[in-house]
Amino acid sequence: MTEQQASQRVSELHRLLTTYNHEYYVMDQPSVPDVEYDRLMRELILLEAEFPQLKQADSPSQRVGGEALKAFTQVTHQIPMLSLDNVFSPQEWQAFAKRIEERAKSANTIAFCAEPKLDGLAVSLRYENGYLVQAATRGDGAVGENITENIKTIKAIPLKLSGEIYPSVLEVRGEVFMPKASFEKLNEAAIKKGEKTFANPRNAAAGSLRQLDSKITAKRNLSFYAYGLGFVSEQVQGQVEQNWLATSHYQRLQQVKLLGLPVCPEVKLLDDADQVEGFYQHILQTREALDYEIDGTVFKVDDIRLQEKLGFVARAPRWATAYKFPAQEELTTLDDVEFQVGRTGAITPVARLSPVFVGGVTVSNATLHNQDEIERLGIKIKDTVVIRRAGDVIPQIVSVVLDKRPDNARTIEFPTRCPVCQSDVLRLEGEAVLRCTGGLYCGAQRKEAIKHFSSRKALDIDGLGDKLVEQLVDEKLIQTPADLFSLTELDISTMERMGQKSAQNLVQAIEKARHTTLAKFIYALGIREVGETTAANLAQHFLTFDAIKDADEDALQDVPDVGKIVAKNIVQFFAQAHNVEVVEALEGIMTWPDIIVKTEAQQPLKDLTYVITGTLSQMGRSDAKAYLQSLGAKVSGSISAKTDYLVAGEKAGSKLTKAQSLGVKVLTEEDLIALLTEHEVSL
Ligand code: 9MJ
Repeated sequence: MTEQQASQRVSELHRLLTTYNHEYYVMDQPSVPDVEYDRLMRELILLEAEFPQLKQADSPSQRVGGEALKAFTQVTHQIPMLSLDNVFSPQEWQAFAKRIEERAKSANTIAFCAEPKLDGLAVSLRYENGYLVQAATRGDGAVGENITENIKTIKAIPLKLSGEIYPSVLEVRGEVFMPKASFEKLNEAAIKKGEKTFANPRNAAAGSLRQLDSKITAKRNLSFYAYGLGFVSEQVQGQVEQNWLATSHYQRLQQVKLLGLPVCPEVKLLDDADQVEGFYQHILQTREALDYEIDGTVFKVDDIRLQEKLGFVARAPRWATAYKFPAQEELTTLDDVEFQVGRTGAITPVARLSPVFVGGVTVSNATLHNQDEIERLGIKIKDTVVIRRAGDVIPQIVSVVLDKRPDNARTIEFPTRCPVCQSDVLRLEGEAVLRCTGGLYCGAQRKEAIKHFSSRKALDIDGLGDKLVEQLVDEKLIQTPADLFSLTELDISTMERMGQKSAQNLVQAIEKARHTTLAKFIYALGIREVGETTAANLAQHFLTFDAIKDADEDALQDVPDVGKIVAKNIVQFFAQAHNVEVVEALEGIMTWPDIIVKTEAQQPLKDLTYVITGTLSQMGRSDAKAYLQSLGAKVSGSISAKTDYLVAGEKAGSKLTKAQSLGVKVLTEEDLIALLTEHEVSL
């Protein structure tokens, strides 16, 4: 490529990248996907490396960061960067508005520019002759740090102003922030790499801007909204009319937007102070849906001449105030940690906190999730913690204030036995949670265990619904599945909405359930991760219940579909005295026929894979599955090129379409019945 060709292409790439950036960040209307932007950026960087003389002051390639700095230099703000006073209630707002009205000494109503209060970092951007030449933090308001290289990596900030008309020197002020989605991604990545996470998007934005190496900042996906001006020169380039700069704050923000800087789309011009409460409430209600953190609203006198007349006190203007939301983060102490056992046996550490008012409610408990979370936080009992409650989300412990750790702070000890039933607890490989192995026995899991035991795919006890199980357990009529078999009609008829007839029917249904199959019995025990198929495979492989109970992990792993984790679950289950007690009681009550070992000839569908879909009219899908399995077939849940037959009932959907597209043979329900009859399966 000649230099002339390269120069043309560089200009073209500048134009495209700048346009795409503007569409994305200022107009909120991207016209190309991110990959296209990345491709063009790479092309530009390569061209500039080959022809360094073509690198321009406003080249979009600066977005990727440059050489690391040794330290930040200082910048004295030509006009101080003000901060804002706060109000927290309608009364305080009204008092503020009244003071302004009195000072304004005018009968005119006062219009306010209403803005969300972004929770990021205030910066001042200086454009000279349209080019971004300097960017600084607020610092103490008078002197800040020079963060130009970092700011240039923020794609929302133009390196050159758009259009032809702008003051020769223009300082734009606004907030750099990290969108919530980027913050979450950044923290997820940090957790994966075992690195420290940021407590909130504000800290993440601050940490990213404080990097001496702008290449790191470039990877952080920061954004920016402008909300004001600093120094503005009187001289305006390309000026066609006098007084280019508007005298309304709101209009000035529109001018800034036309120059290519993003302005928060929620910004509104309010006619008078009475509309303020409505704006505040509206933003408070919609806050969760915004992709950036805010901690309140800001109201500014719109008329710049009135702003000048009002002036400022100390470091804050008299013409503006923040109207803040109730704090979402507060400090409190962790008084203790207790362990709750959930319905699935998961043991969750729960933080007992000194009550604290945060996010509009008093919080005294918070989940600590699991052991990993406790290690990540590095938290001890008696620590001072930052607690956060955002919207309707459950309160979270965000971080620990290590400076405040007392000498008697205690390490959080995890239980080795279930706090409810004293069974062993187990943390499985690849799982973050501890689980109680009590299963059938554990009080916390009892109701679930009995519901599972009697469910349709297990013992299918008709008339024993979830509500009834709960009542029976609450009334202490049953404690384990074995107790079901000693329930009398009288016991049942004392339950709510249980007539004599339904009690009688239920006793009969329970009696019927005494006779089952080995596979269903194993499934009914509710061993973790032992589903119907695994239960059937275990039965086929071991043939007797005793053999399954006695099998070690290695022997169990010889069974199709049984891996290390499932094998461990099974061994653990039968190692618990409590489970053995219940299982032995059940063995004394229940019966199942011996499994007859099938010869090759009795397994005519061996090596064939079936999938069943849609509604069958003569039998349930799980019956159809069991029939096919009894003939040696494998029944799978999803269609692939390896599927031999799809049995398609009524209203078959995407599986049928997929089977047809893969050329898998399709059977109707009649075909299936014919097949089963041919092989003498009694339906
Ligand atoms: C924030 N943080 O969103 C101001 N701010 O105006 C808005 N901060 C401000 N305005 C003057 N929207 C000083 C600070």
